[in-house]
Amino acid sequence: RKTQRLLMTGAAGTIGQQIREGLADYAKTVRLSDVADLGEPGAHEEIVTCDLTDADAVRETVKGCDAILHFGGISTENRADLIHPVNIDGTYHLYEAARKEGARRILFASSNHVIGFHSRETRLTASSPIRPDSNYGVSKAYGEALASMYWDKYGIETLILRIGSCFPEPKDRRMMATWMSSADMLRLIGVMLEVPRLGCPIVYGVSDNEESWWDNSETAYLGWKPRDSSARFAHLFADDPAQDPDDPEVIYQGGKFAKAGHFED
Ligand code: NAI
Ligand code: 15L
Repeated sequence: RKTQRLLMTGAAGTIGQQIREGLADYAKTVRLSDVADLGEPGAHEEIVTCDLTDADAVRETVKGCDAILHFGGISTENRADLIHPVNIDGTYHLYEAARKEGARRILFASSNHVIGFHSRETRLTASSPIRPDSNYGVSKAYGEALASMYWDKYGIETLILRIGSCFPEPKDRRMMATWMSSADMLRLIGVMLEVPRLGCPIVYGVSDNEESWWDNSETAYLGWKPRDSSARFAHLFADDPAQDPDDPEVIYQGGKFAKAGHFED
């Protein structure tokens, strides 16, 4: 059965801008929410301004939605007191609203920074221990734990998506390994909405790149296979200087997020 009303939080962001149009294929109505401007709604769209730190507003936004793509939040490293109200409290508001309003399926936009302090020689699966590389990564680990609890306790299904780097093009050499195309993201959203039983799997959100640190074989039951590859962007970095093998940015999967306190003086 086609999703009747699909909510996307954080819809004004980098990923929202890339996938907004494609969401029309998956639901009768797409409700887009953010604190930032979302422009005019398309024929199948509804636009709701909603601050995730406001529990009542979040509940109102979730009302009437059968599935949610939770992308809203602080998306880079910062002071903990700036991240927590949105990524921790806001995500809690979202799950509570889903429970109370009857939304049964969620995609949680987690991040590779939940595991960012693993070295690049380590191949990770869904069962690998977390190793957050930043305040940001820790806040996403909270969201993953919350999703797991809402599945076990309330039967709300979540696809926990540890996104690598979802941008139109990789921005540096590291992203040749972590890049995820928006088309692969959209196909995964289709799977997440349509698979008969989702459960609460952890999936690494990455395209079929030549360099790869992540193994999604434990969640092969979903039947999602990325089709794109960063290989076509290799020329962008061909003339970059050699990398220092002792630089934390090169050692760790999280790249610059794994540099201690890089966000403050
Ligand atoms: P972004 O920063 O461009 O978009 C996030 C959106 O959340 C923004 O439009 C912002 O206005 C909104 N937001 C921030 N605070 C809010 C609040 N208090 N209430 C309501 N909305 C608020 O991030 P991007 O790149 O689009 O990422 C989307 C999600 O995916 C984020 O949760 C991010 O952590 C996660 N992610 C993204 C990756 C990427 O490669 N783009 C990689 C890993 C995770
Ligand atoms: C993330 O989690 C960030 O939201 C995004 O801005 C990128 O930096 C990405 O990870 C990455 O690791 O490249």
